Amino acid sequence: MKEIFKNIPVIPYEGAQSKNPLAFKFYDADRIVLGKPMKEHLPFAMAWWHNLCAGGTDMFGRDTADKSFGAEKGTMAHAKAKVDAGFEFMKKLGVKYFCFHDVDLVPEADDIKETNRRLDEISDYILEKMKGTDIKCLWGTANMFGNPRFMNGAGSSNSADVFCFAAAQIKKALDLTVKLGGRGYVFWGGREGYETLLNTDVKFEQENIAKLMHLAVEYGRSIGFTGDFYIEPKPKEPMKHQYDFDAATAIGFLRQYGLDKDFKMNIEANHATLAGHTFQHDLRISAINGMLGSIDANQGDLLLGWDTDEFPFNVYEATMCMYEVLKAGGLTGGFNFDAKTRRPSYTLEDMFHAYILGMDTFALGLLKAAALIEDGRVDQFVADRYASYRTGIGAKIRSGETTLQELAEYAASLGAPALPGSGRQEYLESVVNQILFS
Ligand code: XLS
Ligand code: CA
Ligand code: CA
Repeated sequence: MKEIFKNIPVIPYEGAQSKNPLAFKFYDADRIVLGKPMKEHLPFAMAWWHNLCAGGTDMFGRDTADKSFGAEKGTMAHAKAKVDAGFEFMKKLGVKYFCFHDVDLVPEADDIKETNRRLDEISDYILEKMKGTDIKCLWGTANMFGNPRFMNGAGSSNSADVFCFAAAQIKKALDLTVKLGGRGYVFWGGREGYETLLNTDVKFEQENIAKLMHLAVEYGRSIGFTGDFYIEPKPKEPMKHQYDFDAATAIGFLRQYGLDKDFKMNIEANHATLAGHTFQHDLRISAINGMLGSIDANQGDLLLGWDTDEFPFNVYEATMCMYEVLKAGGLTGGFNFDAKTRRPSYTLEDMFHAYILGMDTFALGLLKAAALIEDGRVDQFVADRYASYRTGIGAKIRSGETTLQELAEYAASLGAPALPGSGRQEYLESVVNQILFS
């Protein structure tokens, strides 16, 4: 097999003092953290679309990066070259998972029968590549937002024919996910939303999305898919308003339509911030509802109002993310780098720098989150903060053994309650800084 990333070695771990740009400074796969090797805490995945397909095109200019990998674009030879490149890339980095959309894998044909034939061919090729490696599929999905037919959504489209095309793509993407042994299947409702309420029946559209999801679950289970389905919330972009606005909204939707047993959340950092939350907020909301499934590990630019899908370098954010993940007992999915190099970072080597950055950032986040938990001051503070509910009237409130009448009498007996205790935010923030920088 021809080497594609020439002059790039297998990336070693060299430690925090290393100045080698092609080495990990913090990601040490076998290092034990809280009883488990880093690689098990951090099942990293390569996003097929950004890494192997995206060339840096934006609204104002064409590709800067050459992702042809020596083959003519738009051909099956190119599709295979991307597989070769992807596997060489993952092996060199020690990335054990990948994620894909159907149309990342092959050029989409005009006729879905031909697209599906190409998908069969490429998935055979991928399976062959997987043999003898420990590389696996984290999740698959169908791109139901790129083709013009999905301009009004997929499940939420006004056209029943389009709904059927979405169903056909999901069916095939589920077949592929099962064939490749995927852990999960993602629904990112790219265009499941609206531009204006003047032309939109919101209730009808949401019911149809739920129907499509039920059909997907039914089919998936019938072909032996035992993994989780994931919703990936996002508030806007490309649609002005998307139905899966944030974790809380998506969880409510799943419960309303009886989908909550089969679905969990795939939380993308950059989407959480677009919804006006922190990344940690959407992770927490998912976790407390038993729905923290998987993570799209990237970051946005808070100065911009759209999805920039940058490689994560913010260690504070990664620490708070890993704190949530550790507290939740881990993920059923993994950490997919739904991230792309910046347009001016166009070389093949930049792809490696990007993953080294992302993996090191999360490794640091893991180490610091573990230290925060072992330190215990933050957790202890939170536990103590609610101490008034452990005895007396507070305990009765928690166990449901009281009435509004009794509480009113209790309040009257107090006259005025004592202030509820300082929130100590500044102290807690300084504890976090102390952990981060010592
Ligand atoms: C786009 C989404 C997309 C999903 C998969 O903003 O993040 O990449 O992860 O369709
Ligand atoms: Ca994104
Ligand atoms: Ca994503």
